[in-house]
Amino acid sequence: MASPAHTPHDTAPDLIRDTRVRDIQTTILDVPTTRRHKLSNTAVTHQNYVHVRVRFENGVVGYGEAATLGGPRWSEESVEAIKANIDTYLAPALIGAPGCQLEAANLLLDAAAKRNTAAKSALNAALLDALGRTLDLPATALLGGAVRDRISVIWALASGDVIQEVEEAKSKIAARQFNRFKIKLGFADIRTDLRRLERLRAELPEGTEIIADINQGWSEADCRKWLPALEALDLSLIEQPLEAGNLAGMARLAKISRIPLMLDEGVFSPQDALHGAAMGAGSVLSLKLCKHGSTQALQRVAGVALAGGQELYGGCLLESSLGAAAHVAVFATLPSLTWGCEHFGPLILSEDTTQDSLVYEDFHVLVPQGPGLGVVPDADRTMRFQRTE
Ligand code: MUC
Ligand code: MG
Repeated sequence: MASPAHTPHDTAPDLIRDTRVRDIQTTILDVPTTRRHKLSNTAVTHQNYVHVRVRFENGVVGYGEAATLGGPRWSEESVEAIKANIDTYLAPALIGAPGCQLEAANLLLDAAAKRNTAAKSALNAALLDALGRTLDLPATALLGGAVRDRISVIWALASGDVIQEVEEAKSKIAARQFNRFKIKLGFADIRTDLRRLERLRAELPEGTEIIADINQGWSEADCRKWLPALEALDLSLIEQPLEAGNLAGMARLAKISRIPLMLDEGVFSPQDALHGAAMGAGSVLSLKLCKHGSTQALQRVAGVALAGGQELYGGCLLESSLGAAAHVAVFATLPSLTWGCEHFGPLILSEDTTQDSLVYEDFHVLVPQGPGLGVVPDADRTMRFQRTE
């Protein structure tokens, strides 16, 4: 842990001078997962990350992570593109800028590149980490302050092998780590998906919460036909069944579904959130730094959704403890987080990328309390997992 670089009589101009960005480094990491993780349009056995290291003029360093899922499949950003766009466009825009001015840094990044939200969010997290370490404050304190110190957490079952999934779920419940489950659907035909869900419902303890994430894999007609079957299985939430751009279709389904619908890939920007809420295209919104571009933008998107009457869900992209810590910090500051979060990523990796992993206790993930993001990349694992060609 870096010692605080400031004494109480320090002035803002000192902070501006000390936190100017001196250099930025990016590294691609490929980390094996403990099992194959399947989604409607891809399957991964490795998680690919870009780790960003920002160094301030005061010598303090901070780290951030951008996660992807199956290359440019979940969204348009791949680790190769993220690294190239940071190295070529985004990092040069930040060199010399005061890291203590997070929102001004976001404006510089937006002027340097359109969208590229995962890349920008990794830089924003690294600045936040370095600023927290400079001031000896946790990231939550720089984001308005925490209103919770732990968050109810969800595990995703996604091998597609129902016997393995039942065992996996039971072991998570027995370890008192997870008792709420998200099931990835859409990679098999619908009848097979439903048989898998029926088996899970039958084998898991009565009342176990089951959420289905279809990752844009069904059509509106599919949903109309099969919604009654999902209702009979007592699912608590259906996530992004339709193509991301089809807010109108989501709104039509939301009118007839007794299960709440959640928007994920359909909402990146505050404007998307406004349209989604105004159209009634789902009563729940999944929040992710890779979609919104910064911790500040995530808070803005959350504000729009809450104003539109939606409930909030803390989403993930299978981040390691580094990326998960940034999410957990900003989630801890939201006035309400009805659905908790799904930051199980650190536990699906064969090894985490950080020295100390996030802590899971009594079906909650604890919000790190240390300075900055409260976790630090592990040098040996970074070396082993870093892509060299
Ligand atoms: C997604 O679409 O929500 C999060 C958990 C998981 O299994 O996949 C990701 C992405
Ligand atoms: Mg999703």
